[in-house]
Amino acid sequence: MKIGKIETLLNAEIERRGALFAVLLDPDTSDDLSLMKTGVLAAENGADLLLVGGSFMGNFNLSSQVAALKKAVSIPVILFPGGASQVVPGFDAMLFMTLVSGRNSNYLIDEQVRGGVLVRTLQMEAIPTAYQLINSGKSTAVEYISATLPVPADKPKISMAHSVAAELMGMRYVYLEAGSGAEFPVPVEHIAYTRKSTDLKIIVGGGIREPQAAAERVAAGAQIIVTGTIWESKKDAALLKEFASAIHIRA
Ligand code: 1GP
Repeated sequence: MKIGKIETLLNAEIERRGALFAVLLDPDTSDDLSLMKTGVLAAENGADLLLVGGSFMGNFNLSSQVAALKKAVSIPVILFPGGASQVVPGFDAMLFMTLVSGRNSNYLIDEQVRGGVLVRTLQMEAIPTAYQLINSGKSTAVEYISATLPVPADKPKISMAHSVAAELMGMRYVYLEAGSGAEFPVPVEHIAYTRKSTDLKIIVGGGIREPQAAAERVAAGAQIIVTGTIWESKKDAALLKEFASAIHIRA
């Protein structure tokens, strides 16, 4: 599948800045106003892209939230879906994900079959992404909802093997996920092993609360750092800027 406009832009920006700063907006945990406020603040203070999505999303306002966000910010607004029912019009692109670390056929192929034709009909750009859940200390929403086992935190070769398989299957991005609000972020060894063994673009998220933790993951090879939960309680422009400068290794 041809690389689309947004993926081309992300790749060029990764090349230029070393790594990018993504802020995740979860419509399950934020009301319309808070979601918009966080999105605008993030875009004004160094975020390079916004991801929108959550594990279950009982929210039928999603389309209008995205339309409002798109009017308010000029950075890409990308769908990060928990399932096929979250495919709605208006996004710049989506992460078309497969939960490769799990063995639940629902998230390996069923949701993709349910959503794929709609993605094509909407002419939405899809970025083929391998999603891997890495153990982060305590059970997370994504682990519970997806009914899959995370990769053990001390077994980076297992996540590397999944990344290699995903690359051979034609995926271009990998998302190493500790889970929203994770106790510990993805260990750097997991990132370093995938970096050494593949050319996949590496997204890392879950439990990253300090700029230092973001910088360490960029040093290990992460190219997009995702933060979400902290911005639900902190509308903090200075902290956003600190994250951005920790992540952008080139000006
Ligand atoms: C969750 O990786 C994202 O899918 C972000 O995690 O909410 O813990 O920042 P946090």
